[in-house]
Parts: sequence; C-alpha cells; structure tokens
Amino acid sequence: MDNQRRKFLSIASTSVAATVVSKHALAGLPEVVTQTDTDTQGPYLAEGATYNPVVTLNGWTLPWRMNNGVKEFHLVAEPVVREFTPGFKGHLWGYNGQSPGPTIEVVEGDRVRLFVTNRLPEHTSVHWHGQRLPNGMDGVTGLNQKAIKPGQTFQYEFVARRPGTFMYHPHADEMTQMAMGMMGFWVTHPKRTSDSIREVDRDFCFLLNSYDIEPGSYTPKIMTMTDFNIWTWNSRVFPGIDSLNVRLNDRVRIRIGNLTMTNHPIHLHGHEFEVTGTDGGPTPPGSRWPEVTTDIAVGQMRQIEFVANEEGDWAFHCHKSHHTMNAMGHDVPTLIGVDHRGIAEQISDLIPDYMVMGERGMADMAEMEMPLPENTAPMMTGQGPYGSVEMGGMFSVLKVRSDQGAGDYSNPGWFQQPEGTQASPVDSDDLAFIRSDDPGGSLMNATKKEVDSIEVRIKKPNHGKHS
Ligand SMILES: [Cu+2]
Repeated sequence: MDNQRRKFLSIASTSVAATVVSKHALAGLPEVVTQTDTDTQGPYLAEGATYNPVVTLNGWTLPWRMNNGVKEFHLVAEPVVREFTPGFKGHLWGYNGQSPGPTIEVVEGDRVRLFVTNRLPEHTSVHWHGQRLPNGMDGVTGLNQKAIKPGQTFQYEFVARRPGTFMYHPHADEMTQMAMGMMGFWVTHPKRTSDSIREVDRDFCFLLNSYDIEPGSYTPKIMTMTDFNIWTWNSRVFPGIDSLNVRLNDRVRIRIGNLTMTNHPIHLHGHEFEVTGTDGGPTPPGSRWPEVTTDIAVGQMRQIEFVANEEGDWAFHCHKSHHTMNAMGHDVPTLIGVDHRGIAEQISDLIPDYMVMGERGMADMAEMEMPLPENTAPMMTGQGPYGSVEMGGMFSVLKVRSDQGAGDYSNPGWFQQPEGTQASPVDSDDLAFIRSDDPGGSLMNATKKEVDSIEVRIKKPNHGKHS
C-alpha cells in the first residue's frame, strides 16, 4: 500500500513540476517573438483585454496566445547584444532578443503556461520571483526541477493567484546568469480595482540592474561582488534611458524591481509619492505615507504612485550619486585644489592628448570632450536645454505636460519655463552681503591652545630622476 501511495504521490507531483517538452510537441509551441529595438515600446493590449497595460522603460511586453483557456508564452534564453546608450553596447545574455527579457502581463486568476527554450551555452532555469505557485514550478535548479540543458525546452504552468508586481530570473548558475543580464518583469493585473489597487492613467515599470564592464570591452565580468561600474535601468544608462512622459494630472504608477547587488534610493523631483505595493502585494491604504525617495533593497520591488500635477521636466534618479555616473569616473583620483599649471605642459610633450581633470571638481569631465576608448559611455553627460546635465547611469526625466494626449507616450521635448519662473543670474552690483558679527552663544566657548601653525609637506618617493 505504501509503495502504491508513494507511486501515486510521485505521479501527482511530476504533473505540477516544470517538465521538458518532447521534440514531438515542439512544433506546436507558441511562435517565438523577439525584439531588438531599444526604444520604449507602446502599451501592449491583446484583444479582449480590459486592464490598463504597463509600459516598460526601454522595453516591451511579450505577446501571448490563448490555448484552451490557458495563456501561453514562449521565452527563449539566449546571448544578446544590448545597446546601453548610443556608442556603448554590451554582449549580454537575455530573453527573446534583449536584456532584460520582455515584460509578462497577465490578469489575476489566469492560468499561465510558459515555455522556456534554452539557447545558452550552459543550463538554466526560470524562477518566478514572488509568485504563489506549485513548488515544482518555482524554478530552483536541483531543488524543484532538473536544469534546462542547452537546446531543451521546459514548460512551466501555474495560476497567477495574486495581483502585483513580480520579476523572473534564472536559479541556475545565478552569479553568472544575472551578471550577464538575465531577468525580466512580470505584472499581474487585478481582476478588479479596489481601495488598495486603484486605477491609474499611466503604469510604468523597469528593473534596476548593474554590470561590471571595463571601458573598451563588451562582456561583463561575472565574478564582481560589489564593485560594479555600469548602473542601469533595464540595461540602459542615461542618456540612453527614455523619459517617462505623462499628461498633467495623470495618476501615475511606477513599478521598480531591484536585481543588482546593492540598494537604490530612488528619488523623484517635484512631487510626493506613496509606496502602494511591495513584492508581497498592495500596501494597505492606511499604512501609506508621502515620500520623495524610496529605498529599494536587493531582490525587492517597490510600486510608487502619485498625481503628476506639476508641469515640467522633473529629474527621477537613484540618489546614490555614483549610480548616476558611467564607467569612466570610478578610478579617478581626487585632484580638487591641486594646481596643475606647468605640469600639464610638460606631460603633453610626452603624451600629446593629455588632459588635466578634476582640478576644480569633476564638472570638467562632462564639459570636455574627453577621448574615450571605443565602446564605453562618457562618465556623466546628457545635454539638456541649458547645458550638460552631468549625469549618467540611473537617471531619467518625468515629463509632465498639459498638452500631452491621453495615452500618448511620445516625448514632448524640453519644457518651456514660463516667464519669471526659472533660476537666473543676478547682477553682483545689486548684492549687499550682510554678515553678522555676533559670535553666537557663549555657553560653551571652546578652549583653544596656542599652537604654531603647521605646514605639511608631502614628498613622493623618488623613482629615479627624469630630466
Ligand atoms: Cu543606485
């Protein structure tokens, strides 16, 4: 009896585990749709769908087909070439032509079947981060399923039980595969809206990801633990990240997932937002408070919402300032205050293209056309209407316009500042600085010992004499 029971159980469990698709059945799979355009694709609304689709920043949504009441998707894990920003491409791994892979959009209660074909040189699997599903569909290689070998196709099947924002990524040689760009977004729309999941006019999503790519090379280093140099939104860096274009008074939702190795405080200018959802689902409305920055930890998702009721071009970025910078800046010594006069001339005799950087801060880096190796992005750049924005990496712009059409996601260009509403230079003759002579409170006067002034001289070791 026990044997019989065990046999029954094992049959029952294999029926809800990710399984390999036989060669015979492959012909009937959903067509593979690929996308190599890095522009933000418009919302994808399949026939009969009633939800408000998401717009993936510099990304797209994977089309599906209905098969006897099941929504079928076909993901192909494969090497891809992703343009981070014009002039800078990475040789990554992704899905269906891009990294990140396409966004998957379904509705609460949908039965979903996902075919995953492996065209990578090593095995893989897909973990559906955050989902309620049968254990055998959770995608951890070795634990929940066998690895998907190169050339194999597996099928996953489960019901999208709860609405919310999810991610997908491999759970096989993760360090390599995630460092190479394998990840994607998943949105399960609610069957109906409620107090905790309200209707919005615009719904954006993107993943935070990062790479370690030496300037001049194409393939990410996969052993890097913390010292990444390319900080990306959906594998794009500013100025390659599209703006989020909305209509004045639109209710806007932005879903952000973090699959980097560090946290990112994401900051929006000009508006307050509320965190209306996490990986675990919608936050109860009574628990929400206004913020202008929300920290997104590793492996987390945050969904923010606000009414875009201030016209303009509002910066939207990670508040770690090294994350709004591209590769070149990370190994540059601080030279603020170092006087290079004379030295530069001597060095340029030896190295004709030599340039002194950083003497007055790093803004020079954005101003000068610094010679760069092939295939990298300037450290901080992006021309705005008034000069260089001096940014790179995780930076974009929320564009709020009164004349933007409903459902129009196109870029409206730069904001025209109304007369008298912009910071401007002041004639210094008009200024009268008044400084107070009051020494302030005397309760805790510092006692100061008289000391001779000390001059520090730094001598570098002498490595032979050059004349
Ligand atoms: Cu960051």
